[in-house]
Amino acid sequence: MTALPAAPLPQRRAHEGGPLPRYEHFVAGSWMPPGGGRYLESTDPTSAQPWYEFARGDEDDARLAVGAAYEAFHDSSWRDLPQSRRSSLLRRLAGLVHEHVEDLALTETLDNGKLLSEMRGQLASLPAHLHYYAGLAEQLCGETVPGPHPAILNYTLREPLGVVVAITPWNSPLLLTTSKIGPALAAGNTVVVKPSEHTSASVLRLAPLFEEAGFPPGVFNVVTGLGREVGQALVEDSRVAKVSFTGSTHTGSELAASCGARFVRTTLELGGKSPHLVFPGADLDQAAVGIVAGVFAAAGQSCVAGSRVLVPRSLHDELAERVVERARSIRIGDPLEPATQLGQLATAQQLARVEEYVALGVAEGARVLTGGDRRSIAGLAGYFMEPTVFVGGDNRMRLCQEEIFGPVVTFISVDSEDEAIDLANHTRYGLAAGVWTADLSRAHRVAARLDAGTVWINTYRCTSPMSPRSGFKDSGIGIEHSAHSMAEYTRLKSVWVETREGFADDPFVLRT
Ligand code: TXE
Repeated sequence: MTALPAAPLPQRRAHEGGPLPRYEHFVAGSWMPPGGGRYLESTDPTSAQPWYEFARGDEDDARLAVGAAYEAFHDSSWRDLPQSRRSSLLRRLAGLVHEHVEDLALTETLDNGKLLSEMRGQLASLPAHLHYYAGLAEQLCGETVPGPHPAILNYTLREPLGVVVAITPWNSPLLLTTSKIGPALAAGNTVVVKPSEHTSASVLRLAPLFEEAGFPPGVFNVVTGLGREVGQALVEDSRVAKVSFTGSTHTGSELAASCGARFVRTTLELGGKSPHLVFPGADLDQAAVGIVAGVFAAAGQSCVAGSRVLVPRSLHDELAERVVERARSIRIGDPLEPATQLGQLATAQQLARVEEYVALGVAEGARVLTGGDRRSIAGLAGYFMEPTVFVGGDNRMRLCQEEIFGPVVTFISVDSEDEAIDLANHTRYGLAAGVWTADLSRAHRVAARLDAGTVWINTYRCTSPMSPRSGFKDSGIGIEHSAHSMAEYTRLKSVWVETREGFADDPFVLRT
């Protein structure tokens, strides 16, 4: 292991004229080169050039990282730390993250191509998330429970689980990492993070801040590499107590099967095909802005992308026109430029996938009103996709059933509230939904009938660490954010005490 210099500063096209900056694993408070000596390159999607290389972890690296986390979990420097101290460590970390927002945001933009303004906003919110979990660390407690007799004391203990593996995707790397490690650490677990192979840099730049904040070595570890290699090895390590994953439904289901066979707990935040339900009398301008925010912000690379618009037949054309007008005025370009509204997709595969879905939609009979093509921008070699609006969709089309994860929205006509709700619920997913209406009763009636973990009414894409996020159906298992998330990272023990000295009951009868 080497001593601990900071991970290299992000720099666009750092490759020109020299070797790429190199990132190692972060294990037990130190940088750890991969045992196999192999590295992968990460590509800046705007230039389509590699800009750093990072460790390609293997089974041995995973074993070392889990070992470090396992030892740290059982070490008294962490195990016996009062909850108030855990809380202050998280608060100190929040302060350090605040100081580094700018370079963390730049790192994420260079890695995933999302707008610098978007990543800045996300990262500026991280300290609030960490302070929130620090507060939960202070409040975590068991309860006393009335027993079958006043002399019997029954109380519960909320205990940490042990080593938590957090596997994260590329679309919002640190925000999604924080949703996992915040409650995990607040509850007293130790963690190993495996970031996406497309965005490994920001969490490595974050890692030394844990040491600076005063977390004992081994409480927070990062290993990088491919999902099928180091990711899978982490999940399969018998010392791991919990796997918390955000990513595709396909991978989530494989992980859940592997964890389920060994009774390892999971929290899964997976894909979506979220609907907007627009009703007569809704403010159509407000709805159009919400639809644009839902699917064109972040170039649609968001789990809650609102990719289906269920709209009364009589309003279909008018609303589609308003969305098209806004879509055509979106400024596509370099995500580092403040004026840009739509950056590129994160990877060449993602662009190819979105293009395939557009072709599929056309073949299935939907009609492109605007967009549909990749876009070239002079001087940039990125993966730009035009904001794309389909009309004449049928909810049974694959276009309307499968997650595209790009700037593509499809309008579907409906003839009644019941039909809108039926179609909204008719997908394998259940992550989020938007309801656009001026009718108060209808708003709440519809919200109650939607199969979605989050329902937004006359707004879209609002989030807070205080509000639960969960996916229904194939969109996931478990809860992130909010006080409820603490249950995901703790186990509940019931302790019974007989306070009567020398008391002995009938040994052959259950004491109820
Ligand atoms: O996801 P994966 P990818 C969806 C979106 C996107 C598609 C593919 O539709 O187009 O998924 O993206 C790790 N054992 N979402 O390929 O494969 C992997 O290294 C252990 C929606 O990025 O699910 C990465 O760190 N780990 C989503 C993470 O899992 C494994 C966000 C996610 O990768 C593994 C991202 C394995 N066998 C993609 N295989 C959302 N809900 O926001 C992969 N990984």
